[in-house]
Amino acid sequence: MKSGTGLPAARIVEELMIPAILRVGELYEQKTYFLPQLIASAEAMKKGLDHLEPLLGAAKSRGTSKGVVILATVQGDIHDIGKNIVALMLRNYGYDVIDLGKDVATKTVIEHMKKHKPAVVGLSALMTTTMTVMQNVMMLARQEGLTTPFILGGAVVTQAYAASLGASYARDGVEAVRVIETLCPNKNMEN
Ligand code: B12
Repeated sequence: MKSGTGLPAARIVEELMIPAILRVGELYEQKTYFLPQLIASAEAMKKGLDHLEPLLGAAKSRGTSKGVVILATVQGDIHDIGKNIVALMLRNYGYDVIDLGKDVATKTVIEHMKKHKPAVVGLSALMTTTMTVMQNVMMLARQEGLTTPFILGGAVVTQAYAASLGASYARDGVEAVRVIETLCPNKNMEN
């Protein structure tokens, strides 16, 4: 759906907003930007995404759910811009997303898995220090007898890392939709 600027909302996110926040990250690494600029940029991203959400989420109201997906940024990690984009994309493609938010305690993820019985659980981590928490979540889920497939993502996560834990991986929201489609074989994509 168009945003009123002439560009479809999804293109504004993919082609303008994501490159902009990644550029902020580069400037932060180069010590040209500091934490206040990082925070201001993140707030601008949030406002922009909130504004575009009704346009990106248009498909949700059209049909029935293709399956429940739980999303969470792992414990100790407050980065949620990327995870929120993945949630928007999945909703846009008709999935029922339960977004547990950021810095989510491992046991909270497990509790929600038991309660909602999702088709897939997606975990996000943006830091090398929090990436390992993904393994804790998966181990606890398996100990509790939960066989739900996991999909992992976030800038530090790689296909190889996800595979080493027995999880799927997607590098962005578009790929997440494609991979989750294969993890929910009984649900047909309509878009
Ligand atoms: C914005 C930002 C912040 C914001 C976050 C605001 C928010 N609400 O998210 C603020 C200012 C709060 C912040 C704080 C910090 N940050 Co910061 N931050 C960034 C920055 C610049 C951009 C991240 C981002 O939003 N990228 C854009 C999104 C769209 O990309 P993405 O998250 O990768 O998501 C995409 C994919 O990865 C994928 N994806 C993401 N999640 C998922 C989940 C699933 C299931 C799937 C399938 C796919 C998927 O799809 C997304 C869409 O395309 C990065 C730099 C960078 N290059 O990443 C640093 C960065 C991640 N931060 C960093 C650090 C160190 C911190 C702080 C510790 C700084 C500090 N000294 O306090 C704190 C962290 C505190 C904490 N406990 O978490 C480091 C991490 C270093 C590392 N390798 O461990 C980075 C890399 C910057 C740097 N070079 O030093 N940060």
